[in-house]
Amino acid sequence: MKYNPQKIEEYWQKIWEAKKLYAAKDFDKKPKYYALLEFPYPSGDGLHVGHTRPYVAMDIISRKRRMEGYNVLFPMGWDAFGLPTERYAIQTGISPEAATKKNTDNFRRQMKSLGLSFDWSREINTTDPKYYKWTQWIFLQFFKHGLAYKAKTTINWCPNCRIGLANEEAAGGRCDRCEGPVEKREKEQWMLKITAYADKLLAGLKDLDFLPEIKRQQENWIGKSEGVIIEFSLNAQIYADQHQRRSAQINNQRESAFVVKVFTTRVDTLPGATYLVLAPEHQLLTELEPLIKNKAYIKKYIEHAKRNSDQERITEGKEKTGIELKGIKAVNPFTKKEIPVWIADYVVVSYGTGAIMAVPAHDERDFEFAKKFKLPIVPVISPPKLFNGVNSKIEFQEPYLGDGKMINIGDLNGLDNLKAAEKIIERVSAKRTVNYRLRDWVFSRQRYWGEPIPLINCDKCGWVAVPEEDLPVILPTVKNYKPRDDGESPLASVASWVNVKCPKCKGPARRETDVMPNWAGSSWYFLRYCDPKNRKAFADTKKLEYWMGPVRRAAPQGDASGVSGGVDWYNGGMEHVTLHLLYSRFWNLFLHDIGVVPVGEPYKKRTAHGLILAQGGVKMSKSKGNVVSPDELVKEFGADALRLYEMFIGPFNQAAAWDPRGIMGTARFLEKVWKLVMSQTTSLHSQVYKDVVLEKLLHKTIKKVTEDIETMSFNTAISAMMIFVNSCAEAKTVPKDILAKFLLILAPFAPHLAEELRQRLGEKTSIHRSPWPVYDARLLKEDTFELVIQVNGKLRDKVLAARDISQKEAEKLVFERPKIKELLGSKRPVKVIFIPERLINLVMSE
Ligand code: ANZ
Ligand code: ZN
Repeated sequence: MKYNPQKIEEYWQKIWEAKKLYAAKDFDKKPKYYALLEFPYPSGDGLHVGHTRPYVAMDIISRKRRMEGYNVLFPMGWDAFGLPTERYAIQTGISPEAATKKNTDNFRRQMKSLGLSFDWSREINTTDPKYYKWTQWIFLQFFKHGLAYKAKTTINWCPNCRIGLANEEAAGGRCDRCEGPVEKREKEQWMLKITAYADKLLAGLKDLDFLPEIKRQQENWIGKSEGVIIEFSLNAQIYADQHQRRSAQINNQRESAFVVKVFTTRVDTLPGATYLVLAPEHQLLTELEPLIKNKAYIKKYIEHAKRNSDQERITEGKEKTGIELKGIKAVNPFTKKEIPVWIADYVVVSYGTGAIMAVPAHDERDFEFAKKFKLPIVPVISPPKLFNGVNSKIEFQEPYLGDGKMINIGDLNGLDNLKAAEKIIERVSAKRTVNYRLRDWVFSRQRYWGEPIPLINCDKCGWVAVPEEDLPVILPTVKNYKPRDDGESPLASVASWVNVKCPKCKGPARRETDVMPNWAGSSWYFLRYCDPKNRKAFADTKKLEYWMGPVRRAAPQGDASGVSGGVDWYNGGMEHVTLHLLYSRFWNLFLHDIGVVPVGEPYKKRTAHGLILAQGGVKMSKSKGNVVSPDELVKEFGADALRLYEMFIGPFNQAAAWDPRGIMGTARFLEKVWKLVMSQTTSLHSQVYKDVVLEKLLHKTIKKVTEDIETMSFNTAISAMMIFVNSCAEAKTVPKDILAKFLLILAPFAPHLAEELRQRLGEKTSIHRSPWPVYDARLLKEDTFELVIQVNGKLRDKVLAARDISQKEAEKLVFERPKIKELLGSKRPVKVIFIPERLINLVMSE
């Protein structure tokens, strides 16, 4: 009988679905296991083999967990709000709902064809009003707790997409959708106060089982730094006196009133601060303007700086630019020396105080700047090795960034810099402070295809929440999906929708016409899977406790993290570790704080997959025409062969280039498995015959596959299974129980084939509900070892020997070795030292 994967696969997929084999059961007695994948944006192009790689990986893990006796929640859904669908609607007039329906149908069909074991009864869609009702409800909780506020901010504005972008969507000054240049624009926006959670988001990371790289990226994004604020007073008198254009009155005022605050993490270097730098957008500049001598140049420079994004400006290695504020000096509060004041675009206005003290001797960027503009470089910390207590005149070829002894600063000379820092803080009355890179989250979009923000603006009452019983605020149907030319959402044109009564005073009021960003729905979707159909709450408390709460039994794979709640394993892309991962942690921490979810941290473990590249190692993209769809491959080779190749292509956490011939190899392997089992089912004596060699290899393979799945080393697990199958193929007969056990470990990888063959071996129960095999550690012990042969303690030879070899047998073996015969000639050792399982040493006379 021939292996016909398509027939087998269709057959089993139907049976599994009918039997609800993969349904997660609320409140089941078994320990729960929550395995999560980032739910996709259902694009019109369908899935390609890059998307499906992590799906297969988490499917393997989920299947193994079920076999290990867990009640597994492995859900799927659609993150369906977003720009591509809206653009499609603008171009074609087809409503976003209709396009979404078509796309999700296609995605679901593709996923089902791969035999992924999702619990489809829990499918969710962020654009479903029954879902976004709760996204709006959560937003209102933020609003009621003062964490959603409206503020005029300079936003990144993409003139091409006509959309305001969050900082993270405008990295490098380019729109991450159309790649066009981004401008700055003032706009009233709803903001979510994620900065209030900066410390919690940092502290929470500590105990989580996230890849180190993921933790590092989250930490950098939050960017906590502890430092001090130092005040420098400005002195503009000299210029004013010289030109006598200013009245004495102004001089007196200004002299004491102007103070520049700087934020520094290196207060110990203050004595070496030889100039100040203000960001070109620094507020003080307008006030200082009358005192600046080179106004025209300064204005030009400010214009120039505005054109570059913050990211571009602070990129290391970028050529430094800047200009001195002529006529203004500052006083270093430690040395009391007068120092120049500059503006330069390597200082950004949005960080710290928007001004720095420059210490070229100990900071790379300041050093580069000082060299270029010939500003003084005064070292004040010496590397401990160079410090001789007397000579403090050290020449610096490059800035010294390390710790050391203070120099060039009078009475503190010779002190460790960290100790000196304390004294300096006292002397100049610097204030300790903590700074974050993290900014509040711009939560408004002037678009159509998003969740309406459930707020109403009343002239009398201000911003009023839509009453909870009136949720969801349903997105109205519109004729035109395009943002208006004034930059407002197309919703602003739907008068019948916009004009409402104020929920408080019943007077005339207007709805907010901004919608939420496409990060909203994905910030809490993992909670909805716990209870996807609930109409009374975003999820039932008891169900949340069951799926997200502490596990009742410790996981056998040893959960040493000490974190007991949350999604047990979350896999996603590296591109989402700063935004989605941070946002959703923020939402969950907040919901925990207001008492509606049982754990603070939503994800216990987070891993990441490597990308699949097209043939030749380039990115898969529609425009390049190199996208590989799973559909044709499933048709030609079967889902199991594709699943196996997706896992065999290379280490899971690394990128891998698609090789069209690769799938033929895994298809051949499955064919081999088929033939092997089918031929054995017809030979009767295979049931009694015991093959020790194969049995040992089987247990070695079980061990390897068991462990490799846990570390996502799927490719090496598959290699081990291939070696095993080759050995079986060489043997004339293979005992049935050996084959049956092997099928168990193959099952998560090739679920259809394993199920079919198991039934053919006479089993009635589904392989996917059978216990995961345990390997016998005793069988893994090798029975031979490498006996080291020494003569007078020197290594002379090695030989493979039985583990239980006696000294007598070992001597016999050794004296027959040609090398040893030649060495000893007719002589015999005076003594023989034998260490079992290790070595034999022949001690000769002389
Ligand atoms: C003097 C100094 C001396 C500094 C030295 C560093 C080394 P993190 O750790 O990232 O917080 N800085 C402060 N505000 C800035 C701004 N708005 N734009 C650009 N740079 C700014 O970095 C803090 C350091 O970054 C601060 O400490 C300041 O330079 C600079 F040997 O002050 B330092
Ligand atoms: Zn009102």
